[in-house]
Amino acid sequence: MTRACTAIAHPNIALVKYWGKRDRPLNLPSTSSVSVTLGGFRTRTTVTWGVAQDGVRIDGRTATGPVADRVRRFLDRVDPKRPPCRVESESDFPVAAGLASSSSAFAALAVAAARVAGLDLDPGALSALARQGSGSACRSIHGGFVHWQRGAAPDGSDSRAVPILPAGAWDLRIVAAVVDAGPKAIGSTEGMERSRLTSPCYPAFVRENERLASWAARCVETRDLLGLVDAMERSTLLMQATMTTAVPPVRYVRPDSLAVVDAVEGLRAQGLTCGWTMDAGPNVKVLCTASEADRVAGILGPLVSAVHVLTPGGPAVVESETALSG
Ligand code: 2P0
Repeated sequence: MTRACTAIAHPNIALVKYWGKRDRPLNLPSTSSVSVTLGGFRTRTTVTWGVAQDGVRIDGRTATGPVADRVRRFLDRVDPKRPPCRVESESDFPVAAGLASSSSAFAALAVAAARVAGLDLDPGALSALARQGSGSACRSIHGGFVHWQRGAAPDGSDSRAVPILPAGAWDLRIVAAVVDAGPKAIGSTEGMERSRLTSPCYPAFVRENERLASWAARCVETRDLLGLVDAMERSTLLMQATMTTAVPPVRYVRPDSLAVVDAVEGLRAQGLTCGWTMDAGPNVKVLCTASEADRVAGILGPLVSAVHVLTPGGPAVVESETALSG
């Protein structure tokens, strides 16, 4: 029987970072992390189960090489005895630009593939599955504010994300300041591995970041935005310390990124409750209250190529499913 399922997932932004793995094949993280799922951007993925041969299309182009291999390996994890499958995925935001495209891509793929494979997985099990495609994808299974708990089991069964607050429960905004929407020179998987293996700062990052993840989760529960942005900036700076001291260094930050950071710190000095973060790319994301978002975007707009004001978004969902033939 040929079956198809389409799922939608949103990317997430790390507030406290995932940076480095204790197990590479299973994508088990060195530390816990905390994120917010974004509402404005999305990936829509259709998996057709039981076709003549495997095929992967991403944003209208046939994927080959390592990108297609990664998708096929993920489908093999969903069902080692699977039939050939077609995967078609489209994202409505710049991929590979530090806007966490792999998080929405593998979350949508996990939801669609599990459904057509006939697996009845609860969100926790879907999160552990999505993690095996891309670590950050385990957080995009849930909407709103999310805590990826690193877990301790060697098989990774307890390394999954749990929701802290749903999207509508805290009316914050994420202002994404796009310094460069092009692909990055060093992929995040390579950047984090190099940082882990070569930076003398990496053990300090692991120690502090685990504490920051617990603290940030508590700040979300109590809606303490000042505490949350403090944890977010500390985690970002600790992650960047491991990048800049890696051998050879992993450098994503650009002069325009720092101009945005200066502007955000200037706004905070004027009394706004906002804070900045960056990921594996030059773009800066600013967390702020809903009432301050337009002012933040207005100040940052002239400094960068684009500004997006985003709300917290919902969980990954099945959009449609069809039995094509039997
Ligand atoms: C994060 N990043 O917590 C961190 C912060 C980038 C910087 O998760 O190797 O694409 O597929 O597990 O999930 C990017 O890493 O890496 C990431 P893999 P992923 O959002």
